[in-house]
Amino acid sequence: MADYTPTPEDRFAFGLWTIGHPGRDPFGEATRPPLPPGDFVRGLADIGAWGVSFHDDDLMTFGADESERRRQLDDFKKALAQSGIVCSMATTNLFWHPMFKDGAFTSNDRDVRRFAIAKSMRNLDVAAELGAPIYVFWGGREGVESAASKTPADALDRYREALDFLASYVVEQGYDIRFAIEPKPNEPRGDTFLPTVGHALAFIETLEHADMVGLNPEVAHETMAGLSFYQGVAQTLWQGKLFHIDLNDQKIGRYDQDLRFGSEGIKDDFFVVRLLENSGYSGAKHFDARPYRNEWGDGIWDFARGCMRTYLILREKARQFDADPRVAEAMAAASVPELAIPSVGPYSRAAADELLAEKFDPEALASRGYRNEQLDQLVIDTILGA
Ligand code: GLT
Ligand code: MN
Ligand code: MN
Repeated sequence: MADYTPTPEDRFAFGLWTIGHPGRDPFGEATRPPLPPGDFVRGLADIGAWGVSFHDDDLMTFGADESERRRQLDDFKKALAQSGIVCSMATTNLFWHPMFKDGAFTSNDRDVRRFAIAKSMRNLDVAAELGAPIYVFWGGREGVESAASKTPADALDRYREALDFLASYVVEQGYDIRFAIEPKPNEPRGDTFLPTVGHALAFIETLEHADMVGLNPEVAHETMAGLSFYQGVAQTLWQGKLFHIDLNDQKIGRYDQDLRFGSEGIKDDFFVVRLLENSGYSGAKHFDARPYRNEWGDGIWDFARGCMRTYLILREKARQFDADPRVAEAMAAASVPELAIPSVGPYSRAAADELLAEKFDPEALASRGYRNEQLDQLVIDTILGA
């Protein structure tokens, strides 16, 4: 049996705002001291993680002058070099400062929009300097409470304008960076623009540099919307758009819980891990989660180790599932392999005539079962280790 010890080859990454989250919530103050970025990456190396991600403001104090920003950045670079942790993703904080209360790229105030784009450009420079290959756009406050307050088409035009501008900046600078949009249905806004994986995938197709923009789907966000994260990730992969992934966990229908990966929706998580492992996805497995607010000291590292451990257990379960001859048999009984066979092939007059001439027996087609109960029980048996 594997010992579930992560290694850098597993490409596990954590954001600076995750393990070190001080536990502040809308009802209470911080319950823990902040974890300085240097200590954070040293801790990551100790537990076998590979990468770190950051918001500009996690690393460099908002509003600090150039020399202070440079000092903070250089300290971080030193810690990265010493620990061997790579910078796997960067993003902009466009939600914390009060100026962003009406949105950033979609604020009704044009100066706020211009500031948000400039803030992103400055942090793209930092991302390039740190070698981050992915830049995430989570539209934190891009949304509304009152539907009357923004014309959705105008907001989407401004969102697209910002991403087109920033993508062109990356191209002009020659940075090796791709963008990943992170959908979320609500919170902190009542309704967020680009609320789900599906909305974001459709939006990307309208962008000037569509090929350099993909998705960063998050377990909690699709689950909040009552959607299957697994199905969303599967379609994202199918469209060649899985550039990054935020793994955590969530109970359906609640506020964004950002729970330890694998702590709630274990069955969907099993299929997500199996999908990632079988698809050849080679990006970061990024945990965007936080320890329970009542953790302290070593407890926050228990949380981080738990995220990776559960992933590795599920990876082992997925391999076991795929190697089980009973599963292959049950899949055959469910006609799973048959779905991979084209139904009619490409259109031709001959194929159309052949199809129209075919005799079908509706009674016979209806008189079968798909044996999904036995197949799904094997999923449960595997997960539970029966
Ligand atoms: C914030 C949010 C996350 C995003 C981060 C990137 S910040 O914590 O809840 O889902 O991934 O901006
Ligand atoms: Mn979240
Ligand atoms: Mn996230």
